Amino acid sequence: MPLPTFELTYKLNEISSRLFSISFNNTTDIQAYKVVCTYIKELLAKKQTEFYNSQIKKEKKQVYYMSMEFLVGTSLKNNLFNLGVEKLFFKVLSENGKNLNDLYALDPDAGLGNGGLGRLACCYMDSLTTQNFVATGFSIRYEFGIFKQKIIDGWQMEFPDNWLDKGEVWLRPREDDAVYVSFGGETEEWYENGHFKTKLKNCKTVKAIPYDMFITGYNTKAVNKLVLWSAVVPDFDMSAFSRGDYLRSLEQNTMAEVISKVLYPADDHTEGKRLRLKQQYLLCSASLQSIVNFHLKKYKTLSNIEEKIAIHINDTHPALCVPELMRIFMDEHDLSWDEAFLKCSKILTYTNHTVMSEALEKWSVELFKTELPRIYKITEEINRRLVKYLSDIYPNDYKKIDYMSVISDGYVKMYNLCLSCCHKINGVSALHTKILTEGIFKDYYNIDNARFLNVTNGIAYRRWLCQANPNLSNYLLKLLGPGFLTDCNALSELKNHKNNKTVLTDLYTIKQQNKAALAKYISQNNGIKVDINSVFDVQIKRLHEYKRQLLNVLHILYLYIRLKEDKNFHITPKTFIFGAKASAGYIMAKQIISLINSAAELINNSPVTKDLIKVVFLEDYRVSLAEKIIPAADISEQISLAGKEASGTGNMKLMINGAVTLGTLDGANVEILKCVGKNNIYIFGNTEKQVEEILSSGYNVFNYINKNPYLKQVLNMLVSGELNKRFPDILDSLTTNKYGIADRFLNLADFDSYVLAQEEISRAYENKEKFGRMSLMNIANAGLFSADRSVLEYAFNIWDLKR
Ligand code: 26Q
Repeated sequence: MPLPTFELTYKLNEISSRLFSISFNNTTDIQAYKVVCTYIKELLAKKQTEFYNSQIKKEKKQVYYMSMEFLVGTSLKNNLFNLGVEKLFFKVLSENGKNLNDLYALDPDAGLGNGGLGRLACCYMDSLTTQNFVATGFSIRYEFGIFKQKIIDGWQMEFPDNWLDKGEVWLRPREDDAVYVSFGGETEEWYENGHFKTKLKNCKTVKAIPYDMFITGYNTKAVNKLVLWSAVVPDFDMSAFSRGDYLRSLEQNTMAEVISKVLYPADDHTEGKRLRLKQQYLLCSASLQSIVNFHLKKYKTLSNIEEKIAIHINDTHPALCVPELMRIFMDEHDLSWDEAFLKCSKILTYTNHTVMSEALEKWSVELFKTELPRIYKITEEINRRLVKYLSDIYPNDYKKIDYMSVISDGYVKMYNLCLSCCHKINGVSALHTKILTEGIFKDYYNIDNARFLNVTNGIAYRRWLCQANPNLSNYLLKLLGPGFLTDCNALSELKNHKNNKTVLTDLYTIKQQNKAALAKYISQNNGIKVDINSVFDVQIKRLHEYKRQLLNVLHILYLYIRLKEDKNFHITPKTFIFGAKASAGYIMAKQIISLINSAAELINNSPVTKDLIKVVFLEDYRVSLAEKIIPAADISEQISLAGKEASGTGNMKLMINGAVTLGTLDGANVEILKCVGKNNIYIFGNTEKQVEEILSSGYNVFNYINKNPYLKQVLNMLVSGELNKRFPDILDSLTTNKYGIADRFLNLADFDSYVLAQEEISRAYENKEKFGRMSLMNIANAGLFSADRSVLEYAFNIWDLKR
């Protein structure tokens, strides 16, 4: 783009007068925000068309990334940064009496996701675009994204997130490209000239309208799209109207629109809700129809479709792509079952993001059949053929066949649907993939191991380092040159400076500046004064028992008890920072949030601890808040029970910003350890193998409690009344079988080793030079965790794209 300032001023004035009939310098901030975003959107629309057409003309293979979630965050800064025009905009805006930072503050988070999986999808779209791949994301235009969290009296409350109010400026509707998606009814089947025919009758049909959000890459001509579907009532039902059936046609209206109303705020556990199934089918059906339509328009034949497109299923949430693509090929384009299935299998690929049994998605046959009768029939046939095939391989092993089948026990198992068809299946970290292939998916792996591979997650580091942490990024730019902006591995040159005292001091100064900025935010939002010379110990992620925020709190209570007992007990001053949303219905998770807030209340105000420990729960954790916290972190808490966190990506974001990991050997932590070496990370706790052993030999929490009198006191504090509330349910979850087996995430088994690791990392922090070097080594070794590397692996090993 480099655009002369006068030309940009001219364009902004033109849009200003089109939208508001005033000149740009007379706009309010919100008007100016809309003008600037509209300008960028229109520019990107043009660039996207140019890029797409040029690539499609060359008949390049393209990838479609299907995901129920894209956790976009804000767009304005990211787009200006990627286009290389941030400075230009600062200048032109200030000439018009505006500050770009004020407009950034207006840009809402598009929270169309819950956590890691949704954010990963966006990081990948960014890297795919940066590396000039033709990639299209497909998802739903939820009117309400992930809820806004407020903490009221220590308790999480959820409020609607009306992001479209301002976020709409980023979307381009394409009414003319609407498609229709049908639910319910019955199938009708007949033969015509010897051909099987089927159609749905008495079904309810909704109209799906696509909205484009443009995706920029860094320093490239490429622009891609995220396509978001919105469900509306098909054109007004005139026949119902003329029959006087106004109310029924109105009712249909609200029924249709409710489908794309709100994002399900659950992660890592599934609830078989009818509306969720409808959302999933809306996504799959609308996207696949438009993909196949486009292919036919361009190539006039389906014979080459598997050479021209790859469709990726992001976790099982869009697994209905399997039967829906079969339906389109067979029912709408007359392919035979075998032709259709072979094509589907060549086109579709699947990533698994969890091994937790409660998170493996399944739907009751009853619900599935009622909402999607034709899709159910196809799924049944997929299952029938699968079972036949498996019976040859594992004769008479009914238990295994049942475990591997798509339909059993009254449920449709979506992971087996993906495994039965997709030609590539991947996990998201080395350990996770090992658990898939040796554990839950081993029976499939043993039949055909070539289908399985690992792609360790990666992050859009230009967002998470360069944009979120300009202090550090600009410093690295001066020290190392611009190589790292396009090649994350170039950060390794920082290692040459690991013994350079000036560099270590500079990095320390930058961290302190970032901590001061966060301290200011904390003071404004929580009214808590934190000391920037204390260690900023950060745990930011969805609240889940397996992630063990509880272990973190138990340790904080332990410090409180030790200090109360002995004023001279040595501790390194620490600020424990939490950010976490709990699923609205996940009561234990909400109680843990409440516990964190009670601990904060007690400890921040107790004369014994208040100058040594602060506990801060930052409400409404989201992408834009993560961007404030991460640059200021000294310690990255990655303390999930080994074997449970598929990968984690926050661990990577914190690492590249110089935080030192305090973690278990779980997910990508294992690979972080490999990259930084054991001297630059603090690992504790039972390994995945040990966890299996402990659990299978009968885990008895009292073996741990009885050995450690402090632990006993900590547990007692949960109910003693010393905190401003009592937490009997949390205590029960740790010590009784009331909520499944006692302490099923082994908080207590890992407690001693966690306390020791905390002591060690604190001691290290007291040696500024030592800790500074560890921090430097974390930045320098983060290259592997760039999404640029991950998407190249997907492109070449999974989707078979060409550069
Ligand atoms: C399923 C059914 C009904 C309603 C909701 C859901 C649902 C929604 C979101 C289930 C799971 C999720 C999200 C899962 C997720 O974010 N997993 C994380 O993915 C990251 C990216 O691979 C990993 O780094 C994390 O380890 C993993 O927990």
